[in-house]
Amino acid sequence: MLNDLSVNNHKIDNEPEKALCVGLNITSNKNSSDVNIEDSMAELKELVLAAGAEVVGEVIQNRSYIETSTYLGSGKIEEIKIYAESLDATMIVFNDELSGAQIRNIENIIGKKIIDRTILILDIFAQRALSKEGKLQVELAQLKYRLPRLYGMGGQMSRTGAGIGTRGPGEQKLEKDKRHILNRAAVIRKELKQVVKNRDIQRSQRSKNKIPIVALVGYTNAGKSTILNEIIKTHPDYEREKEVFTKDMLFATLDVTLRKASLPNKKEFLIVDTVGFVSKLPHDLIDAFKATLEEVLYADLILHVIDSTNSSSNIQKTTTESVLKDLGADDKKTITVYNKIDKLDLDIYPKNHDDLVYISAKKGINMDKLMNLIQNCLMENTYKVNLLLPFDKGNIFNLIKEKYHIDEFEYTEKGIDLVVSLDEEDYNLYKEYIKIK
Ligand SMILES: Nc1nc2c(ncn2[C@@H]2O[C@H](COP(=O)(O)OP(=O)(O)OP(=O)(O)O)[C@@H](O)[C@H]2O)c(=O)[nH]1
Ligand SMILES: [Mg+2]
Repeated sequence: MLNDLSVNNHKIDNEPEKALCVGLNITSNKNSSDVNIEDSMAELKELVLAAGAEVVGEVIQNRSYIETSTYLGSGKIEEIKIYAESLDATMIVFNDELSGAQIRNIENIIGKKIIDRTILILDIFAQRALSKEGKLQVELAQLKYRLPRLYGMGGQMSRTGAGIGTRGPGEQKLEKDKRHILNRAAVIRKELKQVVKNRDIQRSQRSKNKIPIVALVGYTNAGKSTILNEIIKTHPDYEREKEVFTKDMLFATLDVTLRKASLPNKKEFLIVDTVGFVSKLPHDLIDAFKATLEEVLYADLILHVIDSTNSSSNIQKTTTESVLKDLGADDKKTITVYNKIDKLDLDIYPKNHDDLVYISAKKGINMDKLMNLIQNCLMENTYKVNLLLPFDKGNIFNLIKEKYHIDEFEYTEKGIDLVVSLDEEDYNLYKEYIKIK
């Protein structure tokens, strides 16, 4: 817990670490899209809790610029030292990513463990990752974070179990550490490549079967997994064991999960749950998780889930959109799903649109509307036809039956009479059999 990358480890077992959260409110060049400091600090505290530590206090400094050497002004750092002592804090958590030199300088003044937002997020991911792929991806991100800080921190990053004030290892040890990190990163990259290859095989199998894919994306805790658990109930093979883990905490889901579901017209599709986003999500982490998040790129439709009760839902929406853009998935067909409307206490729910719906996954409000929207989007490029297949074309009937849900069919004197919605390719292939009335 929070010690994987930490400088000193004063933690007494079983007792949660006590965090003093520190934020910088940059007062110059404010952008309307900037997250306001209160919301950002509230999120930082949630992250601390998610990492398994306790929050004992908060300090915000308003300042027009970042101090290169100590991030905050040195006077403020001195104040924080005294405050941290009085609170008996075991670590100071900064709301931004710090450089190695900044961490070292601040630690030298305060004499306590310094954690930045990136280490914190990486630590949560490290604790939560279950799959081999997830674990490798987090480790790669951790190594990438650590490498440029090895020298900047005077070796403290590579020190194991050393106390405050102990000098770091010599250059030779650092060189060894650096080589070790680079070697390990190379091994992980190779292993991840293999995982990606396996996934490509599965993916090409799926696209051969033309099962449409719907991906759930959005800010962490928006309710993606809860929606998946509701949607999979539509499938005849649904079992409780197929449900995924949901919890009121940040980053409950780290692994991509694919499950079968059925549209109202009974056609099968796959629904994908993905890792949630958070503002200032470390770039190394996005990079490391790109392979996992690539599932989103192969989706036919994205459900962008937003917690409608969150005071910074707009900022959360923009954050998700910018990560999607980063991934190259910003031009995908998308339905915006405002979730948790049961908590809004409204008499009349806002009007739904073609690409926007207000739901409560937990209370089952408007789930039917969501399913209809998904169906409309997935069936947009399909053609509902009435075919009459001569009896010697039974093989075509079998092909269609395998791939589509057949709305109606009947054996007649002239052949098999059926109604089905075909995609464009099959429509062109079989249009000669369209029944002429
Ligand atoms: N009141 C209310 N709570 C909801 C609703 N949907 C989900 N929740 C709760 O919100 C919390 C987070 O839900 P999850 O489904 O785990 O959220 P997620 O988007 O998968 O989160 P991550 O996996 O962390 O990215 C859980 O405590 C859910 O029970 C809803 O419609 N109404
Ligand atoms: Mg989840």
